[in-house]
Amino acid sequence: MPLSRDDALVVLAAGVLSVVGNVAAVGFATTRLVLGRVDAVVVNATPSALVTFSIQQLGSAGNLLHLALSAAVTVGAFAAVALGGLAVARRTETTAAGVTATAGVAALGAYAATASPLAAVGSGVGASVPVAVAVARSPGSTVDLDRRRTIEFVGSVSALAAVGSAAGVLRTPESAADVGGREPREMLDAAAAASFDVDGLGGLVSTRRAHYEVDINAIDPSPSAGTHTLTVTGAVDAEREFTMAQLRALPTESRYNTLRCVGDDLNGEKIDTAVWTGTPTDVLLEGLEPEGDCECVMLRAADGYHVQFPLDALRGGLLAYGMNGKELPKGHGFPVRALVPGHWGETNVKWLTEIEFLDEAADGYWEKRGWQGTGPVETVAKIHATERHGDGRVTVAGPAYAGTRGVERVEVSTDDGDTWQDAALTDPLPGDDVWRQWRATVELDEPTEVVARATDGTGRLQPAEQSGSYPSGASGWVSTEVRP
Ligand SMILES: Nc1nc2c(c(=O)[nH]1)N[C@H]1C(S)=C(S)[C@@H](COP(=O)(O)O)O[C@H]1N2
Ligand SMILES: [Mo]
Repeated sequence: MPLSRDDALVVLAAGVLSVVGNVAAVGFATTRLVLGRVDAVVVNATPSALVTFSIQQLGSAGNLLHLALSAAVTVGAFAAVALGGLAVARRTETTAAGVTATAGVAALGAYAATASPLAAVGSGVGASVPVAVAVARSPGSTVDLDRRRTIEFVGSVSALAAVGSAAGVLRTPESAADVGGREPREMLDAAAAASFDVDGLGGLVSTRRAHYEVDINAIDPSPSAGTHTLTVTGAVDAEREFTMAQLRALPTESRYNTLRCVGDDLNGEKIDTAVWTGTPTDVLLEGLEPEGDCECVMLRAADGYHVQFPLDALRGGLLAYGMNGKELPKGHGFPVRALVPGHWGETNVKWLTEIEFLDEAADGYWEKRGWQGTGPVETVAKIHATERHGDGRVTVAGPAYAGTRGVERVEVSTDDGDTWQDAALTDPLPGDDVWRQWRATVELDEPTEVVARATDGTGRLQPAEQSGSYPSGASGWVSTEVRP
């Protein structure tokens, strides 16, 4: 029997509302969303070449793309359940049987995917409401929507979807609690005071826009701080386990720390700095003897993410639970993330669950997909802001970053590198892994390529040649056309 237009409308509504019902019941908690589970499967099943392409070419649009695919699969699956429910209603000529079948199967499926009773209830109710509404007033359990009823139906389904999504958003509030006391607040003030004031340039602690975010999943996991634990396991003389309360009872530090994604374009904006509060990794690892051959660790997270790198890189790191004086936001890894000084963003594992000492080296999530982003960052001076003074003088400015090597000097050229002018640098903020800002005023009488280059704290001038981010991070001198 071909699917009638009315049936299609009803089962589509059932698919959408089951997803919404799931969200309304549990909030945006990946592990308890059927959509989140499907998305994790989609991400893992996507060929690595495609993942790399989408990160490089599409950035966060890539996340939307796989989220859209996951949504289509999830809505489709629940729609299929509702179609079965309609068939039951017809065969038995009882609305109740059709509605119960829809709700029951949808709930069972949701429970199987998430192991969450709340998710099961939300999905079951969401899927069965349109079926109930559509068949209840139709003789012989056929769906028959005339023009007016179609409009009513679509209208009420849309309203329900809006209310349900809003309920889901309200269920997942960001904690606004202060963390770290006065110190981070004073550090934020100090960073603001030290920042250059150039049109379009944010602060030394990023202020122009939100701190960038890179995630393998479109929906963040949301572990509960009450039950989340961080374990130290593997090839080590003693294993350890910390609740979040135990972690917070250990010595605390607040630090400036810059992060840059290995996928960041040469002059891109996947680079930012924040004040992070947490426990030094050295406190957690103190007295532990590695027993493996590689002296390397695998960090693992609640979203299935994992990354492997030398144990030495972790020393001097921070296990952060505060960001800019507040509770670590969900998107940045609540309740705890790693900060690994001077290494590409991908080593800074969010939603951290486990530090595993390895016997021998193994690939992490991105390395399995061809990236080589577990090492120290490249040196870069970006051109992020230009301020015209109206008389041919233009102030160009941006961040300069070289990880733990620090930035010693930035120069700019307006004649293709024949001559160089020293840029001014902000006073270095305290810390081992913090960017600086540079600014220089140049005189231009026509649109001109401005080139910037940095020298790191070891005295090494960065190489001129430009390379893309894949596989081991963008490098080279940034060059961009500036109009007078
Ligand atoms: N658990 C987990 N940790 C993660 C990621 C992730 O997807 N999952 N992304 C990594 C990448 S590639 C980067 S660049 C940084 C980004 O940190 P941010 O989102 O706080 O800026 O987190 C890293 N840690
Ligand atoms: Mo990254």
